[in-house]
Amino acid sequence: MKKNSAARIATIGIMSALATGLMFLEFPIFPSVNFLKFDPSDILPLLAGFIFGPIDGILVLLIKDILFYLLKSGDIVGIMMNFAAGVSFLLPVIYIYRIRENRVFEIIGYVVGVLVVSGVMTVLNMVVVPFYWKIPLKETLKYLPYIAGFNAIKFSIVAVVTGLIRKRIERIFE
Ligand code: RBF
Repeated sequence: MKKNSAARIATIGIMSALATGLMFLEFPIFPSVNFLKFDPSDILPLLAGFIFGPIDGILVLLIKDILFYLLKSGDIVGIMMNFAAGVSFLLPVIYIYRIRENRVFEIIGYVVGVLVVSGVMTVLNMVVVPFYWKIPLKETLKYLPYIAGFNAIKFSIVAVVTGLIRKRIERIFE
């Protein structure tokens, strides 16, 4: 599809709206860190990244997060953390896939993406959680395995679902 076609812009709009809707399905995975909520909305930015490129993927992520912030959450820290997680997963996946556009590099991308997002978000939470919950760093450290586990589970699910549907979705745009 052409880079600036009306169809591309319309698709980004539709994907952002769908992602916003999917984010409403959010629910916690671990009760001890119930501020971390799973939702499947990151599938859409990832699809946009595969089809149009990383900038468009990030655009879908950004629009989704702004809309969800305005429509439901109202929590700027939570939305920024959601965005940070989405970006640190999306970029490795798309750039690794672009080295060789085949199934093997797609899967390597997913694996690296899950590792990167789990590492980045664990470090970021170590900085943010003490301020957000007003707890000492020492107490925050207890939660780190759950935070790493949450991100690993969330983005593994996103990767598996995207891996299963990507080809079928991309065919629509050929
Ligand atoms: N979302 C993630 O996908 N990974 C995270 O590591 C993560 N850390 C968060 C830390 C804090 C303190 C908050 C408030 C939210 C965090 N979120 C994270 C976002 C959260 O799961 C949810 O998507 C948003 O709060 C919107 O409801």
